[in-house]
Amino acid sequence: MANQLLYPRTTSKRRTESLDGVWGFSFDPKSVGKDEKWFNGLNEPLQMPVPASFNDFFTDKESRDYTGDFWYEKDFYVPEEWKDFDLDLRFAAVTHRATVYVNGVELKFHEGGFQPFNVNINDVVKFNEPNHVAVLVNNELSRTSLPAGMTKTLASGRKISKPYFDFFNYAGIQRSVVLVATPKESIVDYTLSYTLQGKDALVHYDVKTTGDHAVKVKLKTACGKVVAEGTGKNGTLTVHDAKLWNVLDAYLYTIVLTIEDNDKVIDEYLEKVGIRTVSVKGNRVYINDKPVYLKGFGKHEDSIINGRGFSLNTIKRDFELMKWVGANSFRTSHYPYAEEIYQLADEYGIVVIDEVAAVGMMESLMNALDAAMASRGPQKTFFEHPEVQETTIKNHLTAVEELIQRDKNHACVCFWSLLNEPDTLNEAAVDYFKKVFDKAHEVDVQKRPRSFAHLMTSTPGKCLCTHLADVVFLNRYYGWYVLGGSDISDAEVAFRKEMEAWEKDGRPVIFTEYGADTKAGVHKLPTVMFSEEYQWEYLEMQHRVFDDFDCVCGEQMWNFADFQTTEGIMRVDGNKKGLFTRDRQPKYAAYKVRERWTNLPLDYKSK
Ligand code: BDP
Repeated sequence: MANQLLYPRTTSKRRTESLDGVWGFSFDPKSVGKDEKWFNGLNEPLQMPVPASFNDFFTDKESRDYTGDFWYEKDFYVPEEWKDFDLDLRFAAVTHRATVYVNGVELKFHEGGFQPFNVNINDVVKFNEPNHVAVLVNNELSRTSLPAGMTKTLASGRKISKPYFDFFNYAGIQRSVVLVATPKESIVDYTLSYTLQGKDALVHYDVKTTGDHAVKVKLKTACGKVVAEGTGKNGTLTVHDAKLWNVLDAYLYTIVLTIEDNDKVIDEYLEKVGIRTVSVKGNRVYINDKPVYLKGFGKHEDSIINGRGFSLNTIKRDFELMKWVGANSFRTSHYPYAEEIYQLADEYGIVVIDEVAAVGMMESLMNALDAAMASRGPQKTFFEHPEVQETTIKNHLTAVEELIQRDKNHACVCFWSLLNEPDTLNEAAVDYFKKVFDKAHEVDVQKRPRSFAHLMTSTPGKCLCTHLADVVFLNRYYGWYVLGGSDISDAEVAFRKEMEAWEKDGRPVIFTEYGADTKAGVHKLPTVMFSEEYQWEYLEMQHRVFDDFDCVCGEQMWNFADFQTTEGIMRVDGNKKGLFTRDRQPKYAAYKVRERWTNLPLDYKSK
């Protein structure tokens, strides 16, 4: 059966059971587990919560920073009543790669730490007695992994991660595990796209099933009233007087998909969906044919103790803070987030720029440093390495496909970000980029705008890949990495000069990063870098420039909250560019940003 990425749901014909909770856990630093058959049972395992990153539970540094192979295990029961179902274990994310064994049999390998995958257990399952699942996980970074980095072996033989990116390499079973029981003939996927016709909307649908029986599709309002229905695996529904999904004014219908044999329902799947279109014309982006201006953040899935592990409580707080500050959008920097985050964004009417985990595609230990040293040019070019052209590209294309398959039906997902700060100054990047951009276009039926977040050195005239982008995403640090502190007035001059070139380019520009490290509690009059006052001085300057250029259609500051990174001389216990602290309290600038954003209309610049 195809990799079933539908979100697991219990319906009249489907069953699910969560396997979250405490799992057995062991490090395997010598990678002997496979030969010694650890998949049959771990020897004196530690107890580890799932979902979570394993790292921040530990009190010793070797365990927290552990890099290499490690194992999880759990026993689970499958009720005999489920024997006529197709049975899968669905892992929402195991970082960065996993091999899954059930009852001692190796069933699946999955590469990529931020995408769901399912493991069919029909052939090995035992009913009404314990089943044993073991997962061999590996969190090593390389030039072929997404995200990219290096794994270094210390003189002691211990391995550590050297990310080419600026966030801690958290790992483990970071999202939920669910036992899913679906009918043998079932719905495996569906795809929606929309056309607006005056007050009506056409909903085009395409449903994939494992059998030949008829498919029925219904669209219901929030109160359960059926507003449109259709028969057949694909077709178009007409919704009269449709209520559209709008930014910060979301309306969601429920789509009900059934497979039926005469009057007998074989499978049923339902989900909330929003009707909206996204387009780009000239230097504007439109949602439902109305120009929009984005305000918001680049975020991270990062919180105290959980690391990158799924934390619904943190997620809820983040949405409430975004609402408070007047944000209407965020980017899933630098990897696909947990599915529940997109479900909430659908409900809150928040626009999502959905990013592939293609970060670190630049030979350096920290991208930002390279930006600051732009004048010396890149030391080596990432895309020239043969393994990048052979293997990274394959992983990247799979990641694009999996991302779009997973997220395509979310109303909130309005843009694809296909890479973050890649090295675009060498010819070797061009062909690689073309494949990635073509893949997104081919897979996405809605043909949403695609882009990549441009590094400081990727400027008009120099960047060899920018022509592929439908919208320009810019990460800019004038006044921080470039000409910071007392030089900020020169930073503004340099910034304006670059913006004049983008204005001529004619495409819409969305700032996907701009920010200044700010240690909460450091106050300084007059300002100095790292003080709360400097953060606002810096942001005010950026906003002044954004306001003066017509092509600017969005501002997503870096970052929503402070977050953990690898330790090093550039970071004081993590990256401090958050508008909120890591425990989600406002810094001084948050009140000022709130004043600005709550006053900027959605159609800002287009009146
Ligand atoms: C950019 C990266 C982001 C970093 C940020 C920074 O895209 O991941 O955290 O700069 O330096 O280079 O704060």
